[in-house]
Amino acid sequence: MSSSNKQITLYYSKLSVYVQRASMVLEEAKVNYKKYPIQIFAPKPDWFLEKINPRGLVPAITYGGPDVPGDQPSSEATVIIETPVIMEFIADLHPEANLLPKDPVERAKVRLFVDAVNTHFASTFVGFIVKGDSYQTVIDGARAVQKLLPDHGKWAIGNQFTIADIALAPFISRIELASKRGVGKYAAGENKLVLDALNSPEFAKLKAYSANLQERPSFKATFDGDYIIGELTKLLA
Ligand SMILES: N[C@@H](CCC(=O)N[C@@H](CS)C(=O)NCC(=O)O)C(=O)O
Repeated sequence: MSSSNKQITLYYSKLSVYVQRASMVLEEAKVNYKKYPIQIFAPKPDWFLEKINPRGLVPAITYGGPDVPGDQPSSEATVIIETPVIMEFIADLHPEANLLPKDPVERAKVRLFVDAVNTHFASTFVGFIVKGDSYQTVIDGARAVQKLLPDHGKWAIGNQFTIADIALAPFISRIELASKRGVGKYAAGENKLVLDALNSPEFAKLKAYSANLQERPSFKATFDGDYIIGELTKLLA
């Protein structure tokens, strides 16, 4: 079996913002894979903590080994966790998908963008929507990300769609969605402040970029807005 057609199992939750990164990269690379659901905001089964991810987080993937049921992972498979690693792994397995440039400078730009999203923006989704942090955290994060966008080109590092774009898409789309639908623990009216800011001339570049991300077929195939809003509403009740 060649390295690109070994079994892959994705441990996922449809609600998880990080899982959408893994799902998008698998979709972009046209990978055949199996899925196994793990409930988030709930205790994880012992087998998951012992054999898949001691951190108790999704997504995780197993790669290779025999084709076994998801709750009986094989010790012959390699377990890969953490979305920056998962995204690069799938991009490396499928170079034909062009999700990670070959040029070292361009690769560094992709990694710096992913790092900036993780450092300045990713936590603002749970912070603002789930915990009720100030809307200012979202604006600060948006400012940090927008600063890295190039002057020319549709995507994070220019004309090539890469895993840098995948890194941001699930977060900005959920913040926009939950703010538009009025779902979240934020103080009354702060969703409107976020939307007003993102619609203001200061964020024109980020807004256009976010619209491009949400038009991407791999985004559409992995994003169920009504489901997310329904689950978030139950979770935050
Ligand atoms: N740094 C991790 C973060 C993954 C993460 O935080 N996943 C959340 C879901 S979005 C999770 O599994 N939380 C466990 C839980 O809520 O039970 C990554 O990049 O993969």
